[in-house]
Amino acid sequence: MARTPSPASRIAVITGASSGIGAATARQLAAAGYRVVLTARRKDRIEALAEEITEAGHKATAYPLDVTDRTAVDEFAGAFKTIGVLVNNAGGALGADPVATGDPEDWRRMYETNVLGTLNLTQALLPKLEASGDGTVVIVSSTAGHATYEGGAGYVAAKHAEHVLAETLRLEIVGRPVRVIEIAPGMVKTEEFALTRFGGDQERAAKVYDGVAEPLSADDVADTITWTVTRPAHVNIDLLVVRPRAQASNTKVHREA
Ligand code: 8X3
Repeated sequence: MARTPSPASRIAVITGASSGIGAATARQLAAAGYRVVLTARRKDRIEALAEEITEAGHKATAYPLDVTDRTAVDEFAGAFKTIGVLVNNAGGALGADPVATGDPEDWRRMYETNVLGTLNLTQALLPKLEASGDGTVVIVSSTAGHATYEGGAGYVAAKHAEHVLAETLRLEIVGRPVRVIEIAPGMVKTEEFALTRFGGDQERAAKVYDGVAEPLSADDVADTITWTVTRPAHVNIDLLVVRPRAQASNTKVHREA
């Protein structure tokens, strides 16, 4: 049974809301009754999305933010008394090189955006989530947070760290009115994920989804996020792993000729 968010828990902050899973989640949580606060570095994109959501009759505001900038994150947090939901979605992959030749700079940036970005927002907003009396932290990790694959180590390591952050936080705050939910998607076809990973190389990015009949869409993942968030407050979906039917593991994917 879905529930209507209580007045104190109506604000949902979504990071990485400028495209893909973040944008889809913003649309769906807004439609579910939350006042969504869209954050991302790209101001024009989140402003356009906030306008679209508002025109659809829901509530949305845009707040340009770099999740790796702790001073800016603290300033952002200061704008709220209470927050109902934080969706830590910002992040992504850079490169797919073997450990032997991977670029340490890519590894550092992936750790900063995926892990420290999530840490920054979660630390800064935890008191506000608690103050709502019914807060939810969502961490969008990945199936890469649960098993490795060749060429994935930098991203896999960062996603494992996000998984550990979720697990540890849940242990540490038990008894307080905040749920910690991890969503671990497998192959999701979005406009930017693979393109960013391969530095804008369209051909290489397209190969990721080659022959896969139906990779997950950003909406499929947003749907799982919205479902977990709208469960009754005492129901904590610890971990939800979601893959397309054509993907049995990170390395076992059915591709049609
Ligand atoms: C995305 C899944 O397989 O590209 O988080 O690492 S994968």
